Amino acid sequence: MATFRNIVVLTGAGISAESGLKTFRAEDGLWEDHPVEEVATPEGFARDPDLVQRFYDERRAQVLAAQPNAAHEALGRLDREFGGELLIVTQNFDDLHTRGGAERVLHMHGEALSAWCTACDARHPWRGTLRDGPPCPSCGAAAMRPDIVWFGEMPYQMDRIFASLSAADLFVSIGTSGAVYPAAGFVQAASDTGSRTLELNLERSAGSHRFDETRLGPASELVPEWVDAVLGE
Ligand code: BJW
Repeated sequence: MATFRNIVVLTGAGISAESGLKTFRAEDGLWEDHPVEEVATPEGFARDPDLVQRFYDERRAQVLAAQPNAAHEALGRLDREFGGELLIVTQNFDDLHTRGGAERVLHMHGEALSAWCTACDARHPWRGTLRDGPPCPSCGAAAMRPDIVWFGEMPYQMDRIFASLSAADLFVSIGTSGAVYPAAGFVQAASDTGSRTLELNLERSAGSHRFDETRLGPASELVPEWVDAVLGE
C-alpha cells in the first residue's frame, strides 16, 4: 500500500452499529419511530421539549451501556501507532472512539455525554437525564439541552475540519450514508485538493461514486484490515 502522511477519517453511525447503537436511516433505524423533524430540529425541541429530552436521555443511557467494537479499537491503535498527522472526525455523539483508545477525535455533531446551557452558553459533562430540568452548574438556570447539532444548526469546528481535509493525502469514510451535509461533501473537498479517497461501508452509499475506492463489509472487519495495511502489518 502507498505511504500516507496525513489522514482524515470520517465516521458515521455504521461504525457503532455492531456495538448495539442503532443507525438513523435503516429500516429499523432511529427515525422509524421518531420522525427526524420531531427530535432532530430546534423547531421540534421548541414544540415538545419533554419528548426530545426523553429521546436523548434514553440514547445517552444506551451510549453509557455500549462498548467499543473492533473498528473503534483499530482506530485507537492507528492513533497510537501512526507517525503522521491524523484527525478522526465523527458525526456520532457516542464516546466509543475515545473508549476505543483514540485521542485525535473531533465530534462535529456534538456529544451525548455533554449538556449545553442555553442561558449562559456553558457546556458540562453529563451522564444523567435532562428531562427533569436540572440546574446548570454554572448559572443555575433550568435551561440545559443536549449538546448536539440538529438540522439547521452549524456543525462544530468546520474551519479546523476543512483545513485538515485540504492537507490530507488520504480521506477515509466509514459507516456513513452520505445523506447529511456538510459531512457528505468532505469526499469532494478532499478530492479537490488531491487526496486519495476510500469508503468502508456495509453497502454502497449516496456518495459512493465520488470515492476512488469503496470496500463493502462490516466495519468490525474492514477497519482492522485497513489499519493493519496502513501500519504495514
Ligand atoms: C455499516 C454498518 C456496519 C450499518 N459496518 N457500515 C439540501 C441540500 C443540501 C443540504 C441541505 C439541504 N437542505 C438542508 C440541508 C442541510 C442539512 C442537510 O444535510 N440535510 C439533508 C437531509 C439534505 N444539514 C444541516 O442542517 C447541518 N447544518 C448545516 O448544514 O449548517 C450550515 C452549514 C453550511 C456550510 C458549511 C457548514 C454548515 C446540520 C446537520 C446535523 C445532523 N444532525 C444529526 C442528528 C445529531 C443528533 C443525534 O444523534 O440525534 O446527525 S442527523 C443524523 O444524520 C446524525 C448523524 O450524525 C447524521 C449522519 O447519519 P449517518 O451517520 O450517516 O447514519 P445513517 O443511518 O444515515 O447511515 C448509516 C450507514 O452505516 C449506512 O450507510 C449503512 O450502510 C452503514 N452501516 N451498519 C459498516 N456494521
